[in-house]
Amino acid sequence: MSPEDRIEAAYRMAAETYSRLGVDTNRALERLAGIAISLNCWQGDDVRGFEAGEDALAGSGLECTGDYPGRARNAIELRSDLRKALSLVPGGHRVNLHAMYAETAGGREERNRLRPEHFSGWMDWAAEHGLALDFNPTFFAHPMSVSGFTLSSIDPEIRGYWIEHGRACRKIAAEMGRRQGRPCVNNLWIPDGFKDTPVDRAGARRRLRDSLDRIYDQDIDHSLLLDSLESKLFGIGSESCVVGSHEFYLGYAMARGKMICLDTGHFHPTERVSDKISSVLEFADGLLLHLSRPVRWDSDHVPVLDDELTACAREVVRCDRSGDRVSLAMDFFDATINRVAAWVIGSRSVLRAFLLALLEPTEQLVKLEKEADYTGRLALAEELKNMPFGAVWDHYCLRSGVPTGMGWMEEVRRYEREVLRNRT
Ligand code: RNT
Ligand code: ZN
Repeated sequence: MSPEDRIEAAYRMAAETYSRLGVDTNRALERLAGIAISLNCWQGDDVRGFEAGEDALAGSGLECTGDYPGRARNAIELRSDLRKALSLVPGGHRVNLHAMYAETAGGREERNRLRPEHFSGWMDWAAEHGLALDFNPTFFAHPMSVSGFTLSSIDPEIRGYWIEHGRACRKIAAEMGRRQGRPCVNNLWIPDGFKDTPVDRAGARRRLRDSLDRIYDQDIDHSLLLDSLESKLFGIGSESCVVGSHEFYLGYAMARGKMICLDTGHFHPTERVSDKISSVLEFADGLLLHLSRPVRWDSDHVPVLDDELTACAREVVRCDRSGDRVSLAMDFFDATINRVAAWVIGSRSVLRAFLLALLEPTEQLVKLEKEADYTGRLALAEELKNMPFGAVWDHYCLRSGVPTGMGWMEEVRRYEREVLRNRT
């Protein structure tokens, strides 16, 4: 039997096993094919961007450790690496850019003066490959953010500069949305916060609110642009108080009709983002997830198929029946492993989590729950862990024209030998 025949034979048996539970594997795969993940471009170059300056993350509270060879040093290399990763992941996906990845033809453009043309190289590339782009203003790694404060700064000049940056980025994101014919998600995260206990928390939050109102004062159609705001619990240098906290942005988003971004690393380690999805969707039109793996803290490791990732995927599938209210992005930066492999492992893990979710006999589980048969619910949930989902995944990869099993890793190793190792 050829490897392909073996995969197809295993799939037929798996489909039969699932159908006995009332689950249609073909239908699950059709829905899986509609799930797009936005690949974090910043994994490809350790969050450095193209503005030059070795100390890229200074003052951001973000840490990228490791010195694996082959970091992308410019847009051509970064796009080539992204293409390689995308070719090893089944389905059609997106690319998530930060403003610091502007192409300014060797010169430096101030961030408050960035325009859509600084991203035309990215937009042309995306159009050529049928990809959609998402965007993020960059409020860190800049002389105007070294104080650790941007939109909530006491200094009106600093605040003004970053307000202009926020406004400029909305225009860029809207142009991306126009060109790609589907909305660009523009996510705002700022590093602002206090190392030690502040007194005037309210003042900082009032300034942030006013700055945001100025950034968003122009209505832009939702078919072009979706604005989201990302909170966090603490950062390096903002241990005592983060101005843009979860409550702050949830309140702001509800009051102003914006989306929030839930980053799976941005909450207390015992808190679960999977539990928040149904609450937020009860009131918000949309939600952005930053899928990350927080190892003991906000460590930004590559997502793997663990319980929380699976729980997030299940909640999205259960709560977002139309499949268009939750946007998915990944957020990690790990320079100790091959950066292309990091994207592939992260994306394939997220997709496998969604496949597990789509193969769930949800109606049966809900019925047991409604009947208060918690014993039956627990028993079935455990039994599901024995189902042959790997056979369905292999079939999906085969049918999508991407390598099955560890086959993708051979491709990455070849790319490393032929391309990445030459970047010295
Ligand atoms: C930082 C946030 C933010 C960044 C990226 C680079 O804590 O998670 O999303 O990681 O924008
Ligand atoms: Zn994030």
